[in-house]
Amino acid sequence: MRLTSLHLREIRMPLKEPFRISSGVQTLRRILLVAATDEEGRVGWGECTAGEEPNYSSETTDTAWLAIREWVAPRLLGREIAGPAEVLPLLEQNFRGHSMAKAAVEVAFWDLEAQRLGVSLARLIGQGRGEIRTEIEVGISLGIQASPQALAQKAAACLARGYGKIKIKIGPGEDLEYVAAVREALGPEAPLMADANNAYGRADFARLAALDAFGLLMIEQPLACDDLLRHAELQKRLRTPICLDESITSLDRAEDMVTLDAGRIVNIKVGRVGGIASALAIHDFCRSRGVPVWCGGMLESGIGRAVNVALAALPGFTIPGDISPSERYWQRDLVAPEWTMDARGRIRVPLQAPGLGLAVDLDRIEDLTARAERLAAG
Ligand code: OSB
Ligand code: MG
Repeated sequence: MRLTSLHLREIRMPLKEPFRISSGVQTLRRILLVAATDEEGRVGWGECTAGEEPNYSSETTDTAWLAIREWVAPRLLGREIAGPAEVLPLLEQNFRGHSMAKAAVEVAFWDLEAQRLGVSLARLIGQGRGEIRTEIEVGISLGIQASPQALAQKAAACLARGYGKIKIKIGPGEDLEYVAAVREALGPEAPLMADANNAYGRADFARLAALDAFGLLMIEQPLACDDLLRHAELQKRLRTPICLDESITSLDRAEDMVTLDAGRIVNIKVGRVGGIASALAIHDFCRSRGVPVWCGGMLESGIGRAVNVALAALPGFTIPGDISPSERYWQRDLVAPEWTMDARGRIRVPLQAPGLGLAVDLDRIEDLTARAERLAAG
């Protein structure tokens, strides 16, 4: 396959409500979308999962735009590429970091390949990996709220709505009381977990160990993203499994996690690991080692969500992902049909239509576009 152009767009989508985590708050999403055209005229889509600020990782919408224009596009445009699995190796040559920028374009290659073969993305990535799910169980990730009571109320409503996992965000000073209130409201058996987004350090080990009392499914990323050693120390002191998110930037880091016992569950995000090929490698490794994985979210539009749904259909994804329906985030999404969840907390995996399995609403995208740039071969 050969790309003739990459069309970058920044779209602005206000979230229905602000999403606050320990490291920052998001209210208006500035999403970088990539439309890649191949020499047969097909268009493949990719969504960059970088945020507006460098608080989750060092990347942002603006750094990703720069990286794609300056370093990703020149390596790929006009070049004959055997398949989507060849993309990341090309992008890794003398080009460090910028995983979300790389992934946004890599994903578009997978969409193009699926269209070319006339198969859904879920079937394409599921090939050789056993039975794929026709529907996925999903969970919700709830931002930090004004009070433990407000959060508990929201969490209970989500459980009643059918969500198969409730994740709450925590941070120093907004932790034990919040977890206690939600556990009380949901009952002892409800699937509940907490995500700290790097907020704690070694001085907090006793406080984190106190979370063991609440029967959480896991504690996500309690410590710094580059600190596997202290995660291993902490895991020794916890009954609750640690799940790593920010730390897992590649297959190597997933292997390190297992070697060091720095965590026992992996949150896989396509953007953070540099694309679908890398996500698949992590999935396969974890599956071979009996390590459960689940699909994380980055407040994606319907386009990025399609990739998450396809990924979560793979057999190793045994825990509900952070994949809510469109209406949870947006007044109106930019895909048709929008993503919907049934009363049992399931989202159907599109398996018939080729590629992402939905129509991208170009008029809607046009309305939301704040800037655009076309990069062409030659
Ligand atoms: O840590 O998983 C996270 C959103 C933005 C940045 C980091 C995270 C999240 C979420 C949102 O938890 C999950 C979703 O997309 O619904
Ligand atoms: Mg997380």
